[in-house]
Amino acid sequence: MTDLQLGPDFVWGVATASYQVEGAVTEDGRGPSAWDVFASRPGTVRAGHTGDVACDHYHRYREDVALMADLGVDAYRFSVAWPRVMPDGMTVEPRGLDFYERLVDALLEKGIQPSATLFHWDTPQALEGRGGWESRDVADRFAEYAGAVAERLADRVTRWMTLNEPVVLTMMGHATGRHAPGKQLGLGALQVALHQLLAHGRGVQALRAAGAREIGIANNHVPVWPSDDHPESAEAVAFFDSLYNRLFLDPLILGEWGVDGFEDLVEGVRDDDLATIGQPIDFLGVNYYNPQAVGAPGTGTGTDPAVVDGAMLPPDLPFTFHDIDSPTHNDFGWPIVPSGLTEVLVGFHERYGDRLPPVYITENGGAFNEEPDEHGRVDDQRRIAYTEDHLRALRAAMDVGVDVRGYFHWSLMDNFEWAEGYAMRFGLVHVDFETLARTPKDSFAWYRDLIASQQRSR
Ligand code: IFM
Repeated sequence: MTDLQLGPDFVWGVATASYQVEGAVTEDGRGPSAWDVFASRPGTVRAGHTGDVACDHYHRYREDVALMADLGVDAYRFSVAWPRVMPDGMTVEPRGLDFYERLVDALLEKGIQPSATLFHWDTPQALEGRGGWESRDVADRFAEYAGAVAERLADRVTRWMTLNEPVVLTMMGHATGRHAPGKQLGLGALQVALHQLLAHGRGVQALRAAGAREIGIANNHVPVWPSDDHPESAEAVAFFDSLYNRLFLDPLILGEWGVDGFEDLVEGVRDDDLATIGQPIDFLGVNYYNPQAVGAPGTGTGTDPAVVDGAMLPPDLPFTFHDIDSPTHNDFGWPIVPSGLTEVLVGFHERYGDRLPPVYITENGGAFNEEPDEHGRVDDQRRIAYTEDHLRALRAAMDVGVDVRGYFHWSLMDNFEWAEGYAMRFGLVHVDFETLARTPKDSFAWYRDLIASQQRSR
């Protein structure tokens, strides 16, 4: 890696999310989230796992911050649990804010920049009961929540992200029902997209009003490839690309709806919605895992490729998914295609030009399920190769002019991988989910050495 240089100011980080690591789901007044309720329903999560304990980061955050200090990261991307801060979706629970204040202060003591995501899918169940993301009211509730968190922490949090992967909450949470809250609305899920866009815009306003400095959003992006050269497949690609990549970017960056006919597909769009949504942002967070091949309806699988055991897509969608022919896959079955990261970033650079904000890679990583050997060593060469190859792909995008400011590896540690429970391990640190013992993997040492070598040029 000695030839790879991403620059002296490049920010090196790791990422996690509240429901995936914290546990302590009933402590200090936390209310239930949509994920607590969903995971408690039989058949929703592999092996009946839940986030009740997860990595117990709520209690062990000091140990985890010490691990990050050993790793030498510049920044930690965590998420704030909305139901900890507003258990009923409306009233502030100060003990919830106290936890994030302790975490932020522990990070600052070690010189690590706190990078907070306000919403990583754990909607307060109280709001879910009032229509959740299908109700426009959620945007105002989110703005109040964003303001409450920022009033406490804006002076110490370096960068903020309003939402994590709104496209996944839309598609897996509300179109296919594979994630909480388990709704199967098909294209009706676009209503949820409108309300997340509004929540983002209103959230940015609330953050700024409370003095937050660097503000952005993190979304999941894929290069979309045609399964074959039929014109119908090209149409399917254009539609899926708009749904996956443009739905949450065009309104923010161009001030236009990203999906053709959006105003007819959703209810209640108001004249000033695009202005609310298009608040200036300071950076764009890109989460990249793999490309997606799609074809015309009826040509491929009706299976959602984001899960190994196959949630069915609603039949009304104007595309089907196809497998990518890749020599390597991770243990989730996702194809490993580093050049897809270059393609996504260069594609945005071409589409949005000077209006594209500076980019952070806010997630990138893979499920590689290596376990400790008899000496306790976790030899995860596949994660090292994956990360190195993706960093080279990132460098290639920077070389053609994309302004990328940092990289957050997903994840600091193995954690609750949503519908897959604890079966998929994305961490640089192995977690034994019986004892909660943390064991840095070989990839941890590799990433530490890489970061140190990059920081020497400062
Ligand atoms: O674990 C998730 C994370 O919560 C959101 N982005 C993708 C990761 C891997 O599936």
